[in-house]
Amino acid sequence: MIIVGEKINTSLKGVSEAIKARDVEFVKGRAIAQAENGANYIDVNCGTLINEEVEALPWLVRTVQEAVDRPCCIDSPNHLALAAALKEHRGKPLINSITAEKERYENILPLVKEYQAGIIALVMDDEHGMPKDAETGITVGIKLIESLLKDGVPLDDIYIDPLIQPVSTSAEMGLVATDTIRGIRKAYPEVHFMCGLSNVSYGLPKRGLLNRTFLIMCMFAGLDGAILDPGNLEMMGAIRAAEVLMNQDQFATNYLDAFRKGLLEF
Ligand code: THG
Repeated sequence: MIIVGEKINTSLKGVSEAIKARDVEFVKGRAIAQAENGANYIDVNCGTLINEEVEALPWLVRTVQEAVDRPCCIDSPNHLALAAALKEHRGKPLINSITAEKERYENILPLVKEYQAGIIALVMDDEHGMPKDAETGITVGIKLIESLLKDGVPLDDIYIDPLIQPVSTSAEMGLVATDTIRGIRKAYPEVHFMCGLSNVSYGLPKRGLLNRTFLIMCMFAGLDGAILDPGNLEMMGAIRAAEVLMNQDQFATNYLDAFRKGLLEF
């Protein structure tokens, strides 16, 4: 599994204040903790600082990469903020995100090409918005993959996000996500998937239990990446266990390594 650490996000408590104050130690501390807990990418999102995003996002990238040798997942719908942040980035970045909406697609595609970045593609277009059923999600997802391929983005750089929606508002949303992943995976077995998880449990108690159970369902459907809190050891333990059980961890090397580091909780 490709783990993207979600803890540098101004929608989280205390983060907005720290970033406004350009608190280097706060940001570095979060980056280091997430890398130590197994993050492959560090997500950086300061979307709530609307007037400041174009300055704050590149500062975040620079500060994170001074602390850890991990690439960033640069999380913004704003192509100007993305462009400024990409200028600061070393290594191969992951851009979060593009959609099939005409304007967003046209604004963000040139950045993907210029930086040969990985790209998270949300299954959303001008006609459908957020898909209510798997058939729509699969159609929009395949349309996005075909556009990106035609525009010269390698399949291995594409990460489809099935857009997780709460099961509390619409009971079938868990299965819509897994069916969407399965359907797109069938057409493009080599494409990657990436999603956040916490939306699924919105409005219900013990959200961690729902998020973790849902992640394993999605992995069985073909999910190979997730945006989550790598400090959530129950979640990370479940992932390491599922990797063993799905033959994605030969000789349980990573499972045993996590065990030795005291990172396996349940
Ligand atoms: N898809 C894509 N990008 C995304 C999302 C997505 N970016 C933003 C968001 N969704 C993912 N990021 C977060 C960040 C923080 C939280 C949820 C999603 C959050 N964390 C809690 C905390 O840290 O307190 C709980 C974490 C836990 O204990 O597991 O609320 O869907 N492409």
